[in-house]
Amino acid sequence: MLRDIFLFKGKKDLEDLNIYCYPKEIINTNNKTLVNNIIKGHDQEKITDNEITPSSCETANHFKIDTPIAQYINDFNIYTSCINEEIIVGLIFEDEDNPYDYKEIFEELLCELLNNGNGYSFDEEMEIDNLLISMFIDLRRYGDEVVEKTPEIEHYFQRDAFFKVFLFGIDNSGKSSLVRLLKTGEFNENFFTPTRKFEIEYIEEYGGLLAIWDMPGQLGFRSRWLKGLQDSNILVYMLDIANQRRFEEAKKEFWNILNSNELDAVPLLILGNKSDLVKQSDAQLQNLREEVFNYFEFDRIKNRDWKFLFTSVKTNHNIESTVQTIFDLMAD
Ligand SMILES: Nc1nc2c(ncn2[C@@H]2O[C@H](COP(=O)(O)OP(=O)(O)OP(=O)(O)O)[C@@H](O)[C@H]2O)c(=O)[nH]1
Ligand SMILES: [Mg+2]
Repeated sequence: MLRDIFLFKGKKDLEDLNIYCYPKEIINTNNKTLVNNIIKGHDQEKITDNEITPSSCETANHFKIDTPIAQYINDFNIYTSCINEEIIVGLIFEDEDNPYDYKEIFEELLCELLNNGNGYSFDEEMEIDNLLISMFIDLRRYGDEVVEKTPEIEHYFQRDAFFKVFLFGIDNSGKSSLVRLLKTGEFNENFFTPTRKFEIEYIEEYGGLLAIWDMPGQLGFRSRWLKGLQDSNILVYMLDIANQRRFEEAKKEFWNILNSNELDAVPLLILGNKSDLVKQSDAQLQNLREEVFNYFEFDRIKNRDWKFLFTSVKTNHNIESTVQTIFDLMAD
């Protein structure tokens, strides 16, 4: 599985080198030997003319992208390509992975993203960030769906019953806890590691195989949610119902995604999680439901089927219904 992606800009002069990584700051300029070896390995491998120009990529003014090379340095399983002889884009895989499984997709993605005719610029930090994130997501998906495709997933692919669930919401609402509960049947109160990258879990349910994209909810990651939305079959928004102090923030992020126009008509399930913390009678829950609907202005949701459920991942409240409702909404 792909672990990280990095980019070195300005490889001629190590002093002026800029290093970008995603999702972890896995390499920095202090790792001089590692950085040097990556660059050196690349220079050594460089054969006279190993530029790739797939037919889809024959545009004027295109970036020169070298055939990627695999290197194993400092315990890192690294696969790098060089762009215009000055920028290195590298992938770091798990030890057991074979980088050559990713050769074509790596080349294609670089070509597609850089030579798409829109004048890609390596001067903009934002553009570099976006390049790395886009590539990371696509390569991970490729890894999950093609390279490491388990027989179970293959089976469902063939039956075409494979659904992408986009699970979003601000941090600490319980998204990863839900995924873990569905996967293992257990809730673990002591497990509260915030998610730091797009986690994709495959969960087999009676209605088919769900690929749940569990978004990292912390502030710094939210602007990236849009990148994960593509091809979703359903949106699931999770809200911590017991933390009203964060309702304003939660509402803002909810409408950001809903207003993005990326996924018109894709159904939506809203989960008011941690219902165990608002220990209330049915009548009181009904009141809370109305308050939440008013506060979040759910009546403004247009052009899509949607439902709301109170849940508790902790006490298993409405978890069965959550899965059932996901399939019901997708079937409509
Ligand atoms: N009481 C209660 N606690 C819950 C419930 N669901 C999750 N939690 C707790 O809430 C905390 C956050 O849960 P996570 O699943 O990590 O939250 P998350 O939404 O994935 O957070 P990010 O990854 O940062 O976006 C953990 O301490 C969980 O144990 C619930 O239904 N009830
Ligand atoms: Mg999480």
